[in-house]
Amino acid sequence: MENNANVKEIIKKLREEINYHNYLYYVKDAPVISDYEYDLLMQKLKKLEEEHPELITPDSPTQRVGGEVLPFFETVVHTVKMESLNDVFSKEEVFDFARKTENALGEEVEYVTEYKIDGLSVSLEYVDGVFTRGSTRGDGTVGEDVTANLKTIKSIPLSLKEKIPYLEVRGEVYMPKESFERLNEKCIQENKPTFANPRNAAAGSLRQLDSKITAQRGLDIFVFNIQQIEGKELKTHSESIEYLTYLGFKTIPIKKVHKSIESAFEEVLEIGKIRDSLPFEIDGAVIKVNNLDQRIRLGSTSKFPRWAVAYKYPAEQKVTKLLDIVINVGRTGSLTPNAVLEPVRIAGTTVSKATLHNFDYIRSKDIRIGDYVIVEKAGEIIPKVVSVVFEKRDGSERIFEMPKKCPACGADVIREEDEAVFRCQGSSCPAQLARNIIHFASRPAMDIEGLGEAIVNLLIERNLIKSSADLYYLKKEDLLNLPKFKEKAASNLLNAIEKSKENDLSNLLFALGIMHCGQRASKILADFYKDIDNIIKASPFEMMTLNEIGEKIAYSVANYFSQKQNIELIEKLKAAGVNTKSKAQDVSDKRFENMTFVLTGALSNFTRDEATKIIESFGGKVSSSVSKKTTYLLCGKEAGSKLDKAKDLGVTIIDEETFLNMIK
Ligand code: 0OX
Repeated sequence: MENNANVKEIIKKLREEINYHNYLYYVKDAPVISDYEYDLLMQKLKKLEEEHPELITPDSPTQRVGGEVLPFFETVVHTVKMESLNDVFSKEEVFDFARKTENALGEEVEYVTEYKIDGLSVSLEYVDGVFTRGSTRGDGTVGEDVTANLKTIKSIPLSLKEKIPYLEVRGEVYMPKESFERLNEKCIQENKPTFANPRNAAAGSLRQLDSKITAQRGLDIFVFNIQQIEGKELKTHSESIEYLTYLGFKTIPIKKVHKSIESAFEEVLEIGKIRDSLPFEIDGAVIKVNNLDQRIRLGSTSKFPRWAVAYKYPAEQKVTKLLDIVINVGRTGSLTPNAVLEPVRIAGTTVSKATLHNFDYIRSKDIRIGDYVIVEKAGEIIPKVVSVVFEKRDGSERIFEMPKKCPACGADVIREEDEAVFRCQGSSCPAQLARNIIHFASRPAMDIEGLGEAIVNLLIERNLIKSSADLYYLKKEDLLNLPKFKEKAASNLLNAIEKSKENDLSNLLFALGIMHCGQRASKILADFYKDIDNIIKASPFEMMTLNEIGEKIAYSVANYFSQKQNIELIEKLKAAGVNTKSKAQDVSDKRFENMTFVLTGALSNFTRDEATKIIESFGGKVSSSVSKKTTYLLCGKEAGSKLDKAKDLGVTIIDEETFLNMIK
């Protein structure tokens, strides 16, 4: 058995060896030993550290795997602000930047050009050459301590080549395209939502409280700036990048130092040409002043440093044929038109689908099926159809119309006034089913405890439910066949479903998920109409006479109940024994108590029956003839003898407008 001093020495040597191979593999991309040999070294170190835990240090390569799960991230105040870059979009703006810079300094300026990596900025701090803390940029002044997560990124050195007293560097953590694709494939396999782009994926991965998850995500970093340094003098940016490379960092590549902005911009254009072939996403190129003293003299505005700009490449465009326009029905029932294109290569990928936003967009751009269209794709952004090449029209093109029936379920499609979207009105539309049922079961609706998203999705997948009414027909065997569903969980859920049958009509009405009909409107309608059958029969105008029920709600409710599919749903709910009546005590407004109305002439807003119902609902009576006891004569157009009689008897005569005010 070796003595402790000896072990310490062996551990030190092993760490140096592992760090060196780590560096060759992750920073230089040029390993000299096999993965197997590397694993053997790591195993040896792990074993020694297990036997001598007192010798474990935070910068040991074994400390990169992630450990305990954090309850939250501590905040970090950045003593040197992590500024963001000013974006420019044209050659003119780049040259303008250079002119201003050179005028301000009154001397020649050298520039460097860098990739603008599309990830998230972090700060790494080193004390005496050892990595002590790493944090996100946050708002530039305050970020989050993500040290444990950053340690899992193998290209971040845990100890530096030189033990300089203090160093803070800044870099961009990113997810290489390959890791991004692998991660999204895994998400698809596991039925989880995918990430929209590598930047989101990188941000999501770095903000994990469990660093073991971060460790699996294949993150990487490019270091591009010294924020603070003690113990070293540097004159230029290119020199500092060289020094950081020497210390062991994976630094942003700098090709050359440019003597003029023309030359720097040429490199920007070159980068633009090869950007798709890079193994990581860039969202532009950065031009920076090279001399550090000049940077200090230039300083910053309140928002950005004056010594750098980020050039954003224009989105790539191609012409292709619009083969068809297909409709996608979203989870909220919205119908969106999508373009089916003749496949075309844009920005490194083959594009065969593109967004057309909405119907108004198609009309305003006069986009027709069969047109040649300009399609645009900017980096990770979803491709879009920008415009039509009108010269290529030959008359065979077809004007697109939105379908009147939902392509997923056949229910009516409605477009509301002032709304861009077309919406399917079907309560059992398969495209909306999961969302509708989750809402149906939610606490303010039918309050079915235990019926969460995962179970709803399973029930739909297994064809056990096609509408919310089907919940009431579920059998215990159905549930016991679901994965991980035991006897107790099954009876609890069935009990919760059974209990929900007793809910008030207001809960049921809200649970139906009728557009614009929220909890409050559901309660008002339920309290007034008492029975769902009365609501089904009610006209929108009648509903609008109720306080707080406006045009939008009234038409939406009436529309909902005009769909066959929705009436069938109600019938099925009733048949299952679900309560469809209001339990509210009659505390309604009795403003017409002890009053008698007589109606005459033609009313323009109501039928006589509707007006009668309203008067009665406020506690009043309606009589067919005028007498001394008549309180009001409600007088419509072309009134007859009743009007004369009322005048004779001194009965108060009101017109329809006055009546409308009285019932509001
Ligand atoms: C990048 C990137 C970001 C340094 C101080 C202000 C701008 N995303 O690749 N930022 C900077 O520079 C910072 N350089 C970059 N290359």
